[in-house]
Amino acid sequence: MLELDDIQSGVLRPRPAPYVATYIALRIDDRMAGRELIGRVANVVTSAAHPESPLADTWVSCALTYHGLKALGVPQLSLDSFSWEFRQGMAARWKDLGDTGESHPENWEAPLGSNDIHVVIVAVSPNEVRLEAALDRARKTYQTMTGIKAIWRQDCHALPNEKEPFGFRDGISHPAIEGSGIPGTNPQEQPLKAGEFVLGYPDELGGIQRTDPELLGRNGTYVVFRKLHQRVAEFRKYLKSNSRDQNEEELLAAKMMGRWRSGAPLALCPFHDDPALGIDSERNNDFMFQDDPNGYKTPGGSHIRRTNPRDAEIAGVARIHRMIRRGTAYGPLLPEGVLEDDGVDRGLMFAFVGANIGRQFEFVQSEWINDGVFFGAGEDKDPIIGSNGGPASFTVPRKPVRRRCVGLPQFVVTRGGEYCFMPGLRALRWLAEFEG
Ligand code: N7H
Repeated sequence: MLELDDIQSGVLRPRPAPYVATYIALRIDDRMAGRELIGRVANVVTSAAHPESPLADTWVSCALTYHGLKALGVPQLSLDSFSWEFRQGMAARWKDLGDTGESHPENWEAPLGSNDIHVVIVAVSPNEVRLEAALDRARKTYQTMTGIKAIWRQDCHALPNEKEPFGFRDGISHPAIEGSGIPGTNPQEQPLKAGEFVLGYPDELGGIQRTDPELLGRNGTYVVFRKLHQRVAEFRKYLKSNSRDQNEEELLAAKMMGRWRSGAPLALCPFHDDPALGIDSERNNDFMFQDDPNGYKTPGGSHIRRTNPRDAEIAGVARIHRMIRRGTAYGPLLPEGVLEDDGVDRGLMFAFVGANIGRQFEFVQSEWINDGVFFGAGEDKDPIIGSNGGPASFTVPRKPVRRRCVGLPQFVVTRGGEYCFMPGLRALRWLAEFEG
């Protein structure tokens, strides 16, 4: 059984709708102050079993980086029991993640990518007024504590109709997890072993991830957050200049994503959009790809087929690379119809949740998003989020002749991010109190 009362609610529970969220990164300059901070935060983090928050309608999650655990004085032996990728940190992994050119850590927003990010707190609320009130109270705590400094903040918000800045409905497909009690969204997908998402339980390969001491890792999970800038005007311009009319633009966008902007999957409505299907959570993720081996409906290179090939024929096994995603938009929407960049930063705060950064997040990013070999498309990359590093191409399988789209610019640029560990509630209290 999953110990839901020890797992942070942000790991498993979906967020309220609508909602606003904020990420706050803190640096610990004094070990004892750091422990006190973690103790205070532990008192307001809710568990997956009892999501009612002591802060009424604001929910708080707390994660630490490798340097954060170190700043709290966690012994090296314990630090070494965490995953290798986590210990390296995201910036050091730039080559494998395809963070080159503008996305290179040298160009990241400070202090992202530095060793100063120690604790990341995420607060979620139904609206800005309530979030600000909760943050005001939190500020009163950490601003009076010497030895703790808030060094970065990112505000995010759910966009109308759960859309993201390119205009697609997001947050549709989630895996089911054994023992969580939270149903998956694809009735055709068997629930995944809990160890794929939470440390201390068997995973799909029969292994159990443990840390030293075991209590520190148990019921915790890795969280990867990435601030991804979206070039919305560039995306719109590409669609327009490669289509004869509005219908063709929408079809091209859908072929790149694997879903119409409404969320309706090409697998179920390949020729025209079906907005009612897009919002129907009973049906909008109820499909596989086996009936479409050539990608005539959903191209093998589309974003959703790359990031979750389901039962399609690929090199490897899709189930061991699944992830929980928590994406939230930041920045204002580019007004409808505008094709010129207004210089405003907008995009997605992408968050991955899973027990295995290497096998899940990094694998998907490097092998499926930034390469095409796994399904026979050579060096092609994800047409929407691939780190193209130069004009790229994308194939739309079609009869009698496939359509080859060339000259795709890079639509998404990495602004920074970090690898974190989100401990269980007992582990948070242990971090606040351990001797050493
Ligand atoms: Fe993606 N988008 O809004 O355009 N993504 N994603 N993603 N993504 C998905 O199915 C998007 C990113 C996955 O099970 C949808 O919920 C954008 C990264 C996975 O069918 C949309 C960015 C990674 C899925 C987007 C971005 C992934 C998925 C369809 C960056 C992994 C589920 C809605 C700016 C490393 C696939 C849905 C499945 C779906 C968008 C990033 C992974 C609309 C804009 C970095 C696993």
